[in-house]
Amino acid sequence: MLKIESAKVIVSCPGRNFVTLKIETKDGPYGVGDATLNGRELAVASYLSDHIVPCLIGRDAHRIEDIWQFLYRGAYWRRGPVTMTAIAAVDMALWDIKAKAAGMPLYQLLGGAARDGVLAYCHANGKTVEETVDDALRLKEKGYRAIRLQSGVPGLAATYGVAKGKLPYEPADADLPAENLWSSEKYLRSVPSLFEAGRDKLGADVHLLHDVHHRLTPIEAARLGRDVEPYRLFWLEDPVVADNQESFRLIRGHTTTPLAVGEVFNSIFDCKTLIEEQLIDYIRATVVHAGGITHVRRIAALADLYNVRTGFHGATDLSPVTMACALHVDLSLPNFGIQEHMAHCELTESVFPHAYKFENGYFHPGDTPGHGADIDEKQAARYPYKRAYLPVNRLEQGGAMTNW
Ligand code: EZ4
Ligand code: CO
Repeated sequence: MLKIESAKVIVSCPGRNFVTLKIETKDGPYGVGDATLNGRELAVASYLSDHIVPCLIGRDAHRIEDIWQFLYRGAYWRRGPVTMTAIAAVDMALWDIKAKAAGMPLYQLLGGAARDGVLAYCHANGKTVEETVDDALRLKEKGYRAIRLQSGVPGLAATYGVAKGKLPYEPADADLPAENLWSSEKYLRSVPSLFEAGRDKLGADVHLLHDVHHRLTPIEAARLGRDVEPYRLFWLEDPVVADNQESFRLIRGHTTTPLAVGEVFNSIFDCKTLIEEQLIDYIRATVVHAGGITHVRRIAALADLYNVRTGFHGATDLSPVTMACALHVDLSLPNFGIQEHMAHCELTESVFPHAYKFENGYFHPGDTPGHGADIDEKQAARYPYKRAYLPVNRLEQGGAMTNW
């Protein structure tokens, strides 16, 4: 018995907002979990401190599965991003405690390493095709073997996923949501030339990826998938919103470009049809938004039955605690595909010290007992929460909201 003595929720903004859960045990180690839900941070903080923490005190931290089921089934109200992010934070902290208590890095408790390192992709972006390809060449020099290419769209003032200045893009960039204009026609015209130039300059051996950010309709996505076939993408991500999992049947019927989806999923039920009908190649649901290590492993096990590999979300709004947990899971999974990596700023890195390291295109979670990531609470306290939102898109013609 490793009794949970206290649990606290830490909300801070070291470079961007993060919500972190720290669980302390009586005479045992503490554990840390990430609870960040970009743009809706305080809802998860309240769910944890008002509704979960009181239920945790006195429980045995070793009973990870039982606590997961207690929080999931016991709430009566299942699923949803707020609930599943809160449960994920508890789950990460408990796995951290168990691995520390065992004196082992987390991946050893998950079955041990199934590979030597974790293949990761990074983001290259620029206002023009030329700028994006130059950025990608720079990242290739740094050792990345897989690179996502996102470029500004001629005729559109702003494009999500493309930085405004010299710094990397920040997903939540305004105190109230910025409203951008979108044109699928302009976008669809611009992407093939980006990949033509990218393949030409970067060579055949670099994996190239692209994120549509849910902005197309199924038939538009089918056309894009076809148009980029000659450039052999590793994947086309989030071509459409997957509220209707069946919409992927249409895309799948038209293109051999591999498909990835799921960074907004929070449950195995969000991807059941997509996986069972083999409508996708990579599932992106990750530790922090899909119920923690416990639930994500279940999704990965289902995916493995249908030749679907993992490609966990790894943007900057997922804290280094999530990155650490994701890397332990990645290292241990039989059907791991690739891990997204978007570098955190120096301030974030210093508030969240971590054991994971990057070398020659691959990450390793490190061999520190636990998941290897922590929070410097004193430093975190110096950076109070600042409201920040993702932008929204409206169609250029007519001003209706796009799917995202
Ligand atoms: O839009 O993490 O693949 N990465 C992405 C990210 C997401 C943000 C949302 O909070 O699509 O940029
Ligand atoms: Co994405």
